[in-house]
Amino acid sequence: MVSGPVRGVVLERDGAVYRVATDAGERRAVLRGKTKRDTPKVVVGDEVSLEPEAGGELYGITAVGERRTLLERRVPEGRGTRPVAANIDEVFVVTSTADPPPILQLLDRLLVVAEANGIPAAVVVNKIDLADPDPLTDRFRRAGYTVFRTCTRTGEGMPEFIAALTGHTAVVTGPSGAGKSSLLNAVQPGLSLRVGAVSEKLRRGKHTTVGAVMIPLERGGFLVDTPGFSEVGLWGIEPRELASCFPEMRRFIGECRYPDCRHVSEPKCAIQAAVAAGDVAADRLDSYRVLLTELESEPEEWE
Ligand SMILES: Nc1nc2c(ncn2[C@@H]2O[C@H](COP(=O)(O)OP(=O)(O)O)[C@@H](O)[C@H]2O)c(=O)[nH]1
Ligand SMILES: [Mg+2]
Ligand SMILES: [Zn+2]
Repeated sequence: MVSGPVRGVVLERDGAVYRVATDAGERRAVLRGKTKRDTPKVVVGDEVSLEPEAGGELYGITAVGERRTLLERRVPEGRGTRPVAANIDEVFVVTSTADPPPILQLLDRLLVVAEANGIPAAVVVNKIDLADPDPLTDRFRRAGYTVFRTCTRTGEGMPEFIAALTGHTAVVTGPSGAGKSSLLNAVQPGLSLRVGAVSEKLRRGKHTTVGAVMIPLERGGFLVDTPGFSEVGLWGIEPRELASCFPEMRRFIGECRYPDCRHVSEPKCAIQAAVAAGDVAADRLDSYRVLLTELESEPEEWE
C-alpha cells in the first residue's frame, strides 16, 4: 500500500492538534519536530502536506505552503502581530439598507481591516426590499468596491452572491442584524457563523480567545468564521499607511504639499482637494479621520 504525502487545508486548531480537510476526508494532524522549527506558526487556512505518523491515527504536518494572504491581529504592548487565518481570498462586508440603518463608519472600518491585511473586499447591500439601495451602492462603488445587492426574502441578487462565494475562501462580516446568517443560510442551509461582528464598545477590553474556523462549502470553497473580525488587524496599521487603505484616496497620496500630511487640516492637501472636487466622498474622509484618531491614540488592550 502506498501512502505518500497528502495535501490539505487547516480547518481548525485545537491545542496542538489541527483538523485538516483533504480530498480523502478530514485528518487530525500535529506539527512534526522539523516543521515546528522551520515554519511560521500554522494557522487556519494554511495549505499543508501530511504524512501518517508511525503507529497512530494522527498525521504529521511535513510542510506548509506559501501564503497568498495572512490576516493578523496585533498583540498588545508592542509584541508584534499574531496570525489568525491564511489564504483568505475575499472579505464580504454585509450591510442592510435599513432596519438596522447602515453605519457607514463601521462598514468602512471593516473594509480598512481587509485592505490593511491585503485581502480584497466587496460589499453586500442586503434588504434591498426595505429601502432604495442606490445611495449605498453608489457610495461603495465610487470608493472602488464591487457591490452585491441582495434580498434574502425574494432571493433577488442571491445567484450573484453565491457565485462570488463559491470556490473561494471568504470571510462574511458586518454589523449584527444586517442579514449575514440569512445570506449564509441561503448559500447552504444550516450554515451560520458563531459570532457576528458585534459593536466595538461591547467587545473592547474583553477577551476574545475563540479562534478562527474554516467551514467547507458544499458547492466548493470555504467560509472563514473569525469572531471579532472588526478588531483584527486594525491596530497593526501605521497611521501614515491609513490613507492607502482607502482605494479611492491612493492616487492622491504623495500629491499633498507636506510629505507627512495627515489629510486632516493641513494646507494644500490633495485628498481634501479631492473631496472638494467631488472625487472622494466627504463621508469616506470622515471615516478616515475617525480611524486615524483611533490609531494615533494609545492602543487599548483586549487580550
Ligand atoms: N426585509 C428583509 N429582512 C431580512 C433580509 N435578510 C435578513 N432579514 C431579516 O433581518 C433580521 C436579521 O437577519 P440575520 O440574518 O439574523 O442577521 P445577522 O445578525 O447579520 O446574522 C432577521 O429578522 C432576518 O429575517 C432581507 O433581505 N430583507
Ligand atoms: Mg447572525
Ligand atoms: Zn493630505
